[in-house]
Amino acid sequence: MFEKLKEKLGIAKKEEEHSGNVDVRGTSINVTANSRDFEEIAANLKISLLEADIALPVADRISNVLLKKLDDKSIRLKGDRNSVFKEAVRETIREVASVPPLDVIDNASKKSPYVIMFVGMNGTGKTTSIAKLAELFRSKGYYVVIAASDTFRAGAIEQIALHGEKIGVKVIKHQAGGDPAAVSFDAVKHASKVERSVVLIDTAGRMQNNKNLLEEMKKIKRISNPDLILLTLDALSGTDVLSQAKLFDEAVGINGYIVTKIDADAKGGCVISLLSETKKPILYIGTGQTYSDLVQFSLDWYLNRLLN
Ligand SMILES: Nc1nc2c(ncn2[C@@H]2O[C@H](COP(=O)(O)OP(=O)(O)O)[C@@H](O)[C@H]2O)c(=O)[nH]1
Ligand SMILES: [Mg+2]
Repeated sequence: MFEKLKEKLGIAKKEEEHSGNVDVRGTSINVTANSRDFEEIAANLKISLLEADIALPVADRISNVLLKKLDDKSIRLKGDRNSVFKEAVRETIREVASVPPLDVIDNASKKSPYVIMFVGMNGTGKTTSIAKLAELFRSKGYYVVIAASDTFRAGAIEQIALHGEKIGVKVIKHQAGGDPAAVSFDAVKHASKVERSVVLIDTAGRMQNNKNLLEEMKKIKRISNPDLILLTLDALSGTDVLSQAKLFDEAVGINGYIVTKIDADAKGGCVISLLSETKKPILYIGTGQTYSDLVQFSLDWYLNRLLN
């Protein structure tokens, strides 16, 4: 994971490359000469970021912040170029991509039923992520109810019902073609009878330009009154995640994201773009197709993957 981005950032290089002309120790260094070097580093970084699927304004922001940081740092450069650069990149990304975290497990312990609605384009991993979270909540002692509100395809109802059986959680379903909002209503009603319960609402994949389907999603929201609306985004869609985030946020209001398929050769850059551009939290990262392939997101986790 992230090997491509690492490689692009030039931080996976061999030791001997670290002692180039920026290998300055102590305080007596030529700042001007280094500044030029830093400009080149920042420009290369920007290209690398773009190649790693980071959106242009974000790549600009990062390379500018990095350049300033390297300049500020130039008088106290110690050690090898690689670690100074790595630390500067780490600080830069922290500055540009920090968003207050949202702990869904903790939030769910404060309200019952705790209702989470999942939205996202077809194939981005809504149903799979719901199954993973259902397993996580179940393992923490919650009573989990899944609403099979993707009634658009019969296969979708079967898919989620099968997950429910495997995990051992309740799935509320109606017939294919039924009213998705009614399914969510029934699920919330069912969960209301049980203490410490969580409702996970699956929805149909929305075509970006399909107004009716967006209206339907608004209706599910109105009827089920979710505590949280999460958007699943496929890391493989690169910078397109930003337009998806915008579309869904305008339609129903998004509280945070689950970024899936980071394992599937994704470049990982969309994570930084999302955080930096939307300032909404990423709650989880999907790292595979089994129930345990879900990592609670933190910027430190990401940076460790990226820079170590
Ligand atoms: N490799 C990988 N595949 C995933 C991940 N999340 C979902 N998938 C796969 O992506 C495909 C679409 O997922 P699905 O949950 O049905 O998407 P939905 O249409 O949004 O409900 C399925 O084949 C999943 O197994 C992930 O984190 N990693
Ligand atoms: Mg689905």
